[in-house]
Amino acid sequence: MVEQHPLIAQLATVIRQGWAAHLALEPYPLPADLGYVEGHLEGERVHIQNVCYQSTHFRKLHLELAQVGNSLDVLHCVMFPRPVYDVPLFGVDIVAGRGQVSAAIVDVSPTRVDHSLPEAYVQGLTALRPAPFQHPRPLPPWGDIFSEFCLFVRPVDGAEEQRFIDYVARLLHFHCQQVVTSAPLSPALAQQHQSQQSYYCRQQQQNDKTRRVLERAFGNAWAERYMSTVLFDLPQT
Ligand code: 18B
Repeated sequence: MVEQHPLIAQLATVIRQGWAAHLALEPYPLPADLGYVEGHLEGERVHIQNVCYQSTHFRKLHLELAQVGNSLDVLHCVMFPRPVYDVPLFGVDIVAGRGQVSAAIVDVSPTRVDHSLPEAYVQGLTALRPAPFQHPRPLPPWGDIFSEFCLFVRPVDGAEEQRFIDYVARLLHFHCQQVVTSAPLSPALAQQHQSQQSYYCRQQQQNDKTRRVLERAFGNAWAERYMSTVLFDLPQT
């Protein structure tokens, strides 16, 4: 395996350490053939490596590292809470092409039907909000799932890259602290949170940039199965 972009390797470590520090991790069963996969994209080897857990508060804690030869390096992470908790979906994606990070996005996305975040998050995120980045990027049309605090940038230099990682680390820490003190909702409310999580997954499945990379390496049917069973499977009723 070629070396990962250093920022991606660094963030993967931050996430794994954050999870281990805050949560009692249990294994999460992925479809047996999809934990580690290899394909080919225009003669370049594609590797995908998945790390997946669950815990008392999280249905699924997913960290994925994908590499397309020397040209594309991706970190993908989503923490899906069990719908019985009133907490948002933590998600982060870093895409690096030929050494340069083109997309760095992180959000805690609402799971409430009215698209609000719990008050503690509004306060916490306002306090944590990083200094502005020089090159913010516009959200795609399916990005209505993200919160007003969503950070989506192309970092312009090493200092901005580091600022992004530091922010994700602090956000992850804050999020884990919030979640573990959260009390279960009534079944009726849990049902609402579950349908919001399903909406999040259906919107993410519309990310054609992700889909195209997977389709070119593994074919259309495989990409569809992967996006709907590994990346963004819907929470079970
Ligand atoms: N994603 N991303 O996760 N995606 O999975 N990603 C891209 O510079 C992969 C998430 C998000 O502008 C790009 O434009 C692959 C999560 C957004 O239209 C590529 C995998 C979030 C965009 C990939 C993967 C998320 C985006 C184009 C599986 C947010 C911009 C890079 C490992 C929480 C979309 C570029 C747009 C872009 C690829 C967001 C190549 C293969 C969890 C908003």
